[in-house]
Amino acid sequence: MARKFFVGGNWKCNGTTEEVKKIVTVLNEAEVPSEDVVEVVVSPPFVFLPLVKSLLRPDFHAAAQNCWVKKGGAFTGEISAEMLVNLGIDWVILGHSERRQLLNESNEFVGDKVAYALSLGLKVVACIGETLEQRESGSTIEIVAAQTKAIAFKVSNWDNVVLAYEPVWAIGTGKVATPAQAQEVHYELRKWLVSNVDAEVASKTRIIYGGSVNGANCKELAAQLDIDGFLVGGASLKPEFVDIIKSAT
Ligand code: G2H
Repeated sequence: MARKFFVGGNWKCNGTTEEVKKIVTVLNEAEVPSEDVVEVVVSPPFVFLPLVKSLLRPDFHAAAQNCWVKKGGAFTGEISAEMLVNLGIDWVILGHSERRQLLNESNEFVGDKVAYALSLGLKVVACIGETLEQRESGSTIEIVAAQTKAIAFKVSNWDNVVLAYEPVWAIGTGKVATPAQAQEVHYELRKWLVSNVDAEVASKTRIIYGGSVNGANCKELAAQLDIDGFLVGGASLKPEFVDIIKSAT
């Protein structure tokens, strides 16, 4: 079953109004494969979401980088899924390792967030990945399976879920996973979905790779059988993001 290539740009905590406008201009002027071939979703910081949504070409979409775990209310500093829906934002990134590590988001908390966002009709990029220590101790698959299980436990419909495998040791380090390393984990994740969810979900769900993806390494990664796209951080702030989008073909 053909899975549409997905390229996400995670701008993280970067940018000024002027810089954001410049990035959007580059994207709007880019000649890239059609929406039928590649789904492009960019994720600016919350404060720039309305601006980006208003300026961005209609075939690209905007995502939030996080949202609160349940209905909004007295949660100072949080942004609710309801607010994203109200703004017309389609996508949200959840469980990014920077939040898991720096803000202690547990597997269960991420699972709850994914379920709540989906229940409001948002589409979710759910992030998983092992640390260097976990990889070196040989527990990569066990770790990513546990992270996926916490999501699978709460989610019954996977149509609006993209799973992003992002090895923590490759994030923002310039140390990208080799195509073989990434493919191995993606293959095991798909196998896990076959055994623990079902074969249809496993064949339809996009599993994308993140961690130091750039214009130079994207082609070889994209050629791997189980890599269905990318979540790009640093390079999504630069014109080379367009080359990464083009790696869909
Ligand atoms: C991983 C990735 C984007 P970078 O966090 O989610 O960032 O491409 O900078 O490693």
